[in-house]
Amino acid sequence: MTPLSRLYAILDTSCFIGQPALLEAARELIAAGVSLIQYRDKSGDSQIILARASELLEQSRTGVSAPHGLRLIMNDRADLCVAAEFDGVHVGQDDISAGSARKIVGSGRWVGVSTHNPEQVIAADRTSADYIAIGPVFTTGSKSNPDPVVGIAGVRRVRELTRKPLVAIGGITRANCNEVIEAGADSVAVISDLIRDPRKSAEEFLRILG
Ligand code: TZP
Ligand code: MG
Repeated sequence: MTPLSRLYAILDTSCFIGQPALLEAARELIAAGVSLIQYRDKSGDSQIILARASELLEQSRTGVSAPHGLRLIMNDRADLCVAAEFDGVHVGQDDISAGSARKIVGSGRWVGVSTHNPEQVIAADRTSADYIAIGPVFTTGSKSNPDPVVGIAGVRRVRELTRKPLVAIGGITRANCNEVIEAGADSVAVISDLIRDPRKSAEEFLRILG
């Protein structure tokens, strides 16, 4: 796979009042230069997720500022990743396995897997996953029933357990992203610190992350 971009933006539908607001945030992120966006929709309604994801893809293809190389990742659902013609799927510990997701999306799309402790990282490392996410690094309000925080020390520890690209997630902000990268993460995944003024926030992240 091509190297992961340092900033991995996550658009969570629960953070926006309606699809137009989410699409506007996507436009701003793309205009800021974000090249990796995950669509996270926990509504559970497959038809709605697919319709909204398709709109997001359409906009990213037709938008004036759509850059080369934007990758759209579907959270949870490998089937909807393929149906929506996204570039990859991200599965958690309670979703289908990375291997099963791979069977659905094929070799040309990315598969990412969430982990929360060293044992899960070791297991994920043995799969065909393209990247491994570790978290929550810090306290997060964006996930229901989050696992215990792993902290900077947790990132440093699991960095030694895999050569796959490592995405840090959970409570990451413009103020703390650098220390997460210094601990060995290749990329930081962010929900809440991109919501208010997405363009300005993303530009600042990209500047800080270099
Ligand atoms: N998985 C671990 S923490 C988290 C997810 C989806 C939420 C990250 O959101 P935020 O707002 O950047 O802490
Ligand atoms: Mg999931």
